[in-house]
Amino acid sequence: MTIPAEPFRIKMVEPIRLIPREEREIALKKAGYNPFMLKSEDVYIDLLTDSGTGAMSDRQWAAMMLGDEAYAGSRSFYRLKSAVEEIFGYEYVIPTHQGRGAEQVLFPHLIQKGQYVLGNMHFDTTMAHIEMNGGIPVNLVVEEAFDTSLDIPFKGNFDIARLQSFIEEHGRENIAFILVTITCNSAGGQPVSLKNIQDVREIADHYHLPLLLDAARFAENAYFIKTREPEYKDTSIKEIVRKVFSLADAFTMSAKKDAIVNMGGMIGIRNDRSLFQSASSSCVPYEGFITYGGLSGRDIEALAAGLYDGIQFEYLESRIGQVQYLGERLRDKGIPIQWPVGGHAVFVDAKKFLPHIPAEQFPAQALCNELYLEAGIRAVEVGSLLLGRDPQTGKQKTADAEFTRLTIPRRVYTNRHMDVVVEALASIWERRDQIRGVEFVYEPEVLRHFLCQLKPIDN
Ligand code: PM9
Repeated sequence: MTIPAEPFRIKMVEPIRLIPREEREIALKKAGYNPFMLKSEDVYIDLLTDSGTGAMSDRQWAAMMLGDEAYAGSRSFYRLKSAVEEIFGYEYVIPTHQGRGAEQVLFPHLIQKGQYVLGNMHFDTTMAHIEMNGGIPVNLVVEEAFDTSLDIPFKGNFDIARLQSFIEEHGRENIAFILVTITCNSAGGQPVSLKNIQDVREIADHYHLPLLLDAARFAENAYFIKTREPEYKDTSIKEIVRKVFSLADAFTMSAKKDAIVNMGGMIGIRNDRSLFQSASSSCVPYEGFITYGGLSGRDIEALAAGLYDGIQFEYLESRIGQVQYLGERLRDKGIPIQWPVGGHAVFVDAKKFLPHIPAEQFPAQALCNELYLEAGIRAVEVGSLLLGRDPQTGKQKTADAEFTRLTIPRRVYTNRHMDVVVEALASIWERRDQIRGVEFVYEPEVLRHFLCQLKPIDN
């Protein structure tokens, strides 16, 4: 694939620095071998997340100056509402401080204790919010998602047969709702096809179940629909987005991804007034009044402008082109990755990279640590460490895939940065059999991967 040049030029820069190897060793030890706990000034290339780490455009910065900071009914809120109506076709919007704020406000109104929430693959905070409301998250992504070398276009798809049989087996009344995560982060930023979402909608209709979107990366998913689903090659990103959202009843969104803001999120509800009213009454105590939801007026202005930035085809082509650039070069070096490359990150297959480290010694985390020591690059584990323990039995669960995620912030790094990442991983690949697994020194109960402390296992 020929990658087009970036459709922007750079107006402001932030210096970064590679600290010496000995300092990196001290920093990682102090961080409990958990890159979340590193100071960002000790990181050279930060691929921890694409969440809230993007560079805003001049239009977004200009929009911030127009922020209306009224407690209630601000102009900025109405600008967001009109963007949501125009882009998604939804009547109701509730801003929230980020994606998990949206989950916290909305989920209690949809889940009864003991009910299942069926997803292609739930993100970790989503899983936590389902469980905190007494629900049981179930992942029904196609099995091919975990065969990292299998080249199929939509590895984020729901397994429709398993979805149907799960509902039949457990009874419609025991299901709270169906949640389609676009793109499917935990499977490798893998897209979900429009055909698959239509099939899920049919099942939702048949069983009278609500269908929700976890829409953090809705624009990247639309780009993949356009470029990988032949029927939509001549359909604009905006039209595809509109079509996808018309198939759902509501969405939660972390706007820190495809809306390219440093902070923000929202709940969208198509036309269910009573759900909007219930969610609104929860928003007030948790996030604040319903026209600001934990955000300042200027944040909301940037978000509204970012929604338009994020659906520009030329931007998406260069953004996903950069992720593809990194993926192709790693593959050329023989490094095993989830293929084809997804939207926001390259997912290195740590099971294949470090086959001598068992799941309970967290191979993908060991690789993250090694990458930091090698070149000051911060990646993140998406595997058994993130998955955690079974809440009933306390037993460590084993993830279907052990990924070291190299997450690319939007409009932040150049392809030369990507080359540095390739060089670092290629050098680790040469001595991969010397890398050791890690074990817990401190393990928090909920979302442990953020705050845990680890240490390398002695040979
Ligand atoms: N995703 C990510 O890095 C940020 C937190 S973990 C470093 O991938 C989906 C699909 C997400 C997501 C966050 C959230 C939560 C919901 N759904 O982080 O609360 O990928 O804005 O969003 C992260 P917030």
